[in-house]
Amino acid sequence: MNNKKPSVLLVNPEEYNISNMNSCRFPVSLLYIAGSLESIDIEVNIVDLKINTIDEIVFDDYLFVGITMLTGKMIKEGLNVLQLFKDYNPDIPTVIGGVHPTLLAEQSLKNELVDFVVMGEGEETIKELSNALLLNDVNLFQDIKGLAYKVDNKIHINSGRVPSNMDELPIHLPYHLIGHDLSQVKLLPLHTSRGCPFRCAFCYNVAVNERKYRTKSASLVIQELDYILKKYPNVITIDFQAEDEFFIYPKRIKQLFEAIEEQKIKKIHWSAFLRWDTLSRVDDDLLNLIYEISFPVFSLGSESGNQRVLDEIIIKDIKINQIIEGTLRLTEKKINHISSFMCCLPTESLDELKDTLKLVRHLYEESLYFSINGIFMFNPIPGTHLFDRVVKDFNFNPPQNLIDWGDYEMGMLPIDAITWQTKRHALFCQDLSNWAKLGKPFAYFRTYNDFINDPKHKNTINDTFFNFLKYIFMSAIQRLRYKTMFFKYPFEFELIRQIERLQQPKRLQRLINKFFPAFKSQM
Ligand code: B12
Ligand code: SF4
Repeated sequence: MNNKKPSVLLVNPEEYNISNMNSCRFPVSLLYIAGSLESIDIEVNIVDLKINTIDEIVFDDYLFVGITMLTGKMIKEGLNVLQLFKDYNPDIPTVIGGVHPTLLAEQSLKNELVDFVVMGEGEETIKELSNALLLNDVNLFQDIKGLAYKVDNKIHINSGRVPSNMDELPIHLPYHLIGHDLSQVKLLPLHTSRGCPFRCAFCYNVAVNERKYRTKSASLVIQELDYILKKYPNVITIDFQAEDEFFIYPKRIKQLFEAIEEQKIKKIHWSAFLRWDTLSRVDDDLLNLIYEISFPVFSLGSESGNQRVLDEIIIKDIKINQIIEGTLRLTEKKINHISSFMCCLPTESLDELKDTLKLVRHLYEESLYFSINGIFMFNPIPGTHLFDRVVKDFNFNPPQNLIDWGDYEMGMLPIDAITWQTKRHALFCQDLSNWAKLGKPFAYFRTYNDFINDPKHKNTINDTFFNFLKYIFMSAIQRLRYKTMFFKYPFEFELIRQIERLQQPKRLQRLINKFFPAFKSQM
């Protein structure tokens, strides 16, 4: 009798781009799936292509191979992995899940490498699918909610599954399955809510979560936090950004922080998403408490500095003055906050875009605690209101199959594909968003000082040196560009890219070690 446990392989096909594992984000989706599979005694192997290479994949006759996919490059890399497995043994079932296959299950199944799609939350669906595969009974597939599948090349799409009760999800995620040295890891994710009740026209939420917001109760979040900090004592940062909106119920957050204070849990750095209008429902006492007992960074979507764009195009349901008042309030409370903006939206005019730049400039002038993380090119995503609009009103021609979605580079569509704007506007936006990607406008020495004084960066003195040079150079150019509103010819990016290319093979590093021995690398 063969007593070997059944085993599966889960792959996160994000591109390898991590130079410092402490800033690396764990694939939360696969951790939940892994926890669920382990609870039914299935052995789980995870390959995270952010930190592993494709050569590290062990080929075996797994019960199935599962891949998580967002729209874009992850699909391409994911399909490469599935091809390798089909070449190794075409009988190993393949399962894909995540936002993209959820939205386009039928189209995804048309790809010959895909046998199953898990639509929406996967914890229960994957357990039922595993049992059906273990029993080798295809008749069981039809009763599995949230599953789409192929039998004899015929596609079946089952009905969806009721979203999980967050308090019933495991609170001890199997972080050890990801190939990090966990004794060294300083940042871990903690996932406390799913979904969002709002309706932004570019966001997946309306289609995938049907505007339903579910939360883990504060007491369970505290248990999970306590577990993480005791088990991994080096962790100093908790990432709440694997969820859409952390603050929707301020009462829950208040209970959480009161418990952190009461239990004297160590002062952590943390970041989370928050809406400007929700901020106005968060009272001063809570903000004061948060500031006193932790190091928060709030991430807020502003999207545009023009009210028509916010109301009519993005349907953001916020007011420009909420953004301005919010920044003033967070500044008074000394809370660092980062905001993201968008450009190249359908019907957006150049003047409306300039309102965005003026707002960014204004907020920087008003606050040392405000920064932006980008002015991102709008990119239509299936299942969203704006996607349907650009297809219907602007003849946008989206990819028609899974392979082509893998070439759909988010934020980097070729100009000819942008049918909802003039070429001139699209080119201007490309320059603008490239420019806004690197560095932070008005990044003064304060940012640099924060950076080197942060214990996380103490051991990477050479990186610090490069960042220092980068900040000085970029901030000078950025100040000038904002002042003159001239964003064309972004030569500074090419220059930074060239420097980073030199840095990559450690050539420049060697030079620095030679001429500036005081900065000698500790790595
Ligand atoms: C954290 C995050 C990131 C992180 C990590 C991404 C990652 N691989 O998880 C970073 C910063 C790298 C990132 C980058 C990007 N992101 Co992002 N990100 C998120 C965010 C906020 C949380 C993801 C998460 O951990 N969720 C929690 C887990 C539990 O949920 P889940 O991932 O959906 O997984 C469940 C199910 O989908 C399913 N499932 C998922 N995978 C699998 C696999 C198998 C085998 C099975 C069985 C089931 C299954 O089961 C899971 C458990 O129930 C989401 C929004 C959100 N709330 O999901 C946006 C989101 C996923 N990101 C999005 C986008 C657009 C991007 C970028 C393209 C942004 C950009 N312009 O660069 C990049 C692309 C990244 C890439 N490599 O291709 C979109 C995706 C839209 C789409 N159609 O794919 C989202 C939905 C945000 C939005 N509002 O639109 N992102
Ligand atoms: S507030 Fe954020 S998560 Fe909610 S719908 Fe808008 S973009 Fe999506």
